[in-house]
This record gives sequence, structure tokens and C-alpha cells, in this order.
Amino acid sequence: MDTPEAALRDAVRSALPRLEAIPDVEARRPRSPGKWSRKEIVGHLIDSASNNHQRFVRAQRTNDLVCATYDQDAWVEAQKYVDADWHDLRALWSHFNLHLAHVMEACPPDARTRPRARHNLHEVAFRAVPADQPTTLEYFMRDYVVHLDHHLAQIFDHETMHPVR
Ligand code: NI
Repeated sequence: MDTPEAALRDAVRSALPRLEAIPDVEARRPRSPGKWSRKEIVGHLIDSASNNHQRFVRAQRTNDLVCATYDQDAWVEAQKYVDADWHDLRALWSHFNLHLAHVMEACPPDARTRPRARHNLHEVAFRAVPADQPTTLEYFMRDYVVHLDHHLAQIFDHETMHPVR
């Protein structure tokens, strides 16, 4: 079935072996000057998971969808992801996301689909929703997976740009 939890589980299961194939020396290298390394992108995805975990659970008990924001670059910088253990980062990323798929599945249908007139998805969503247009938690869950896929594509971009000869 085409649910955000199914899409999330698929994304994690297909990406994990490919992430595990990337050696630390490669993963810590900036993709280009000033850009996040692969370890930093995975770190950013862990930050995204931890922030959205809070949002997905809290939103079940509110009528609005106004979420706390976070400074993404500052979070990545503060946590020195390049110096974190690469194996542990990948394990945390995959298990946190499998838990988020479980959280999505556990969320009651009414909380997922009831319209939220008050929200800030023009600020916090990857695919923004205008402030004057109602949205749903279901949309926000799908948006979370689209954001994750976007960053996974950045991580694996190198492979497609420079195929093995
Ligand atoms: Ni991002």
C-alpha cells in the first residue's frame, strides 16, 4: 500500500546496504568545498528524524500543526558528525527511521487526516504549503519521506556521476 510508512521502510532498506558500502574516508570528505559530507548528510537526516519524531507525536494531541523550527546548519556543526563513528551513525539513522515508520503506523487515522487550518508548513515543510491553505499530518509525514529521499539522492549522486570504470 502507498503509505508514508511503507515508503519510509522501503527507502531505509534499500539505502542501508549502499550506505554500508561507503568507507569512512569517503563519507567524511566534503562533496565539494563548503558542502556537507555524506556523514553530515546522514547526521542532518538524524536531526530531521529527531525533530519530526517530536512533531508527529505532539501533533496527535493538538488541532494545529505549528512546529518548532531548528537551524539545520548549526545542528550539523554543533554535533561534529564528521568525527562520529560511521557505523553507529548508519545504525542510528536506520533504526530511528524504522521507529518513525512504526510511529506513523500507530497514529490514529483521524489525527493523520483531519484538516489543520493553523500550521507553519510554509516554514518547516520540504514542499511548502501556503499558510492560508489547510494541511494534514499525513501530508507532513509524506513530506518527511520526500525530504529523506532528496538527501539520499545527494549521498549516492557521486556514484551516478562517476560510474565505476
Ligand atoms: Ni534537508
